[in-house]
Amino acid sequence: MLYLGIDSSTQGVKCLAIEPATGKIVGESAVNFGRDLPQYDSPNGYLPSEDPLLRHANPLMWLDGLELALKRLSAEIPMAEVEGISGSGQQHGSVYLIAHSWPILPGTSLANYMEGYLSRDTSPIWMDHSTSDECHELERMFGKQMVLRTGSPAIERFTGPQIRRFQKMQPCTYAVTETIHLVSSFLCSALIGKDAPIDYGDGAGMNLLDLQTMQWAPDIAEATAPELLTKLPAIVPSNTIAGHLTPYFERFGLRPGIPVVTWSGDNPSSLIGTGAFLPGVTGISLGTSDTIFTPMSQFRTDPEGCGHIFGNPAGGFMSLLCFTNGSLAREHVRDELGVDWHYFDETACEETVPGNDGRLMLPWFSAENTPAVHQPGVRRNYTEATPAQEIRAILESQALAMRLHSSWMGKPRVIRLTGGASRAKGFRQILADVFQADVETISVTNSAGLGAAMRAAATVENIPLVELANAFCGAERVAVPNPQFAALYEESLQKYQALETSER
Ligand code: XUL
Repeated sequence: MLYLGIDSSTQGVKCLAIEPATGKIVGESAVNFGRDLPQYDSPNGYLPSEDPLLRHANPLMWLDGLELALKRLSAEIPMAEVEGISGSGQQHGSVYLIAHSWPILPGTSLANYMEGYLSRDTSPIWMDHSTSDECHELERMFGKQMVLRTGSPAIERFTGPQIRRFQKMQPCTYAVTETIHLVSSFLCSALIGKDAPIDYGDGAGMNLLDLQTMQWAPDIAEATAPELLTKLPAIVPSNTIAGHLTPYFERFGLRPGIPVVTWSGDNPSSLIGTGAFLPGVTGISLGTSDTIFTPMSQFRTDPEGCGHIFGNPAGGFMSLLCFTNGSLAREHVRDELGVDWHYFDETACEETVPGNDGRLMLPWFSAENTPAVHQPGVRRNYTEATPAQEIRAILESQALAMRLHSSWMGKPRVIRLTGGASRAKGFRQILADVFQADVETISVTNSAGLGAAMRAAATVENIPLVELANAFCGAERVAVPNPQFAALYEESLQKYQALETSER
């Protein structure tokens, strides 16, 4: 019996299949939007835009990515043995549909079919920062209530402010929009052939879900945009079967009728896939965005206003901070220096000293979420640096930013790293020293996909998540903190904070 997890992230779609009986990951596949679907003109997963605040993607690309990832997986595993599916999506992005049905019977492709049902050709994604006016308007209307009820103040990339902007700019198109999906519920709908619900994990990234009642907040929805409540899918706990797989997916060898568990956001799903839903573990995902997250026993919001509270798919809540300038910023520095990844990930750190002789860099190549910075621009506190020092400057600054802004979550005892850059030895050690915490990794870097597969198995086969975590999230300690650098990084933290505040 196999369970499939699908992660639709900013830059691609990845599938991962698990076999709970043996504790094995039996197959993986990946699609990169830029490389594999060049017809969508989205090298990094979003459409080029002259306005740095605007970040949209073509939702049809996500459907094509889903199909190609399943096709690739079908060459790896016996798809007919899959007993259940779930998935995760990049958070906050939204898809706008007119009155529609979903393809049930074999047709040309999901993208061809759905093209006629989009009321809005493109989808704003989590990197979009164009909604500051709408955020101010919502904050004026709800003040502190917004964060106390939805777990976050009104935030540019969150779906509510995005919908409000769309309604203001294109009221007629908004009016004919029948359903507004998240990336996660959109793709889940394609699998089950009807509109899928949204789970508490991803729903909390909309500024529309009341975390006290776990229902859409009717007053906030109505104030966000007229009739919005009627356009939102149902909201459900993450362990809800959304529906059953349609015959369309027989072409990939999957059995129609198998249960599909409600998808979640990539971060809530990573919380499960890293095993960081267990107390005492803090997750850090080093992907397109860098995120830091931890389960929460008590509902507590970030006094600084950058952090968020989402539903934890294992029950209760999770806290999260998101840094926009993650892997694309690291890639930018690496490209500018013309070095290879081995140099960037290992050699540069060996050639330099902890603390980097005070060199720090704010890597804000795009508008940043944490802290909220809408004017992109890289800022340095030095004029001269070797390539290795330049690399240490970005890595130490990213680690310090995570530590500085996550202090409200409590001090991590153990950090579980995931995402592509979790393989980087130098960065692992920097994180261990900056946080003065052990750093661990799990065997896969696709923890969002793993978390989705685990959620599918837990819901369909009733296997406790803890049991699945013991089988699949076995962690290896990859860096231990050097206490000798504790004081040095306390000092760096002060310098980093001064740089952040002085330059804004
Ligand atoms: C979280 C966030 C990002 C996206 C990336 O709030 O915006 O981490 O989920 O996929």
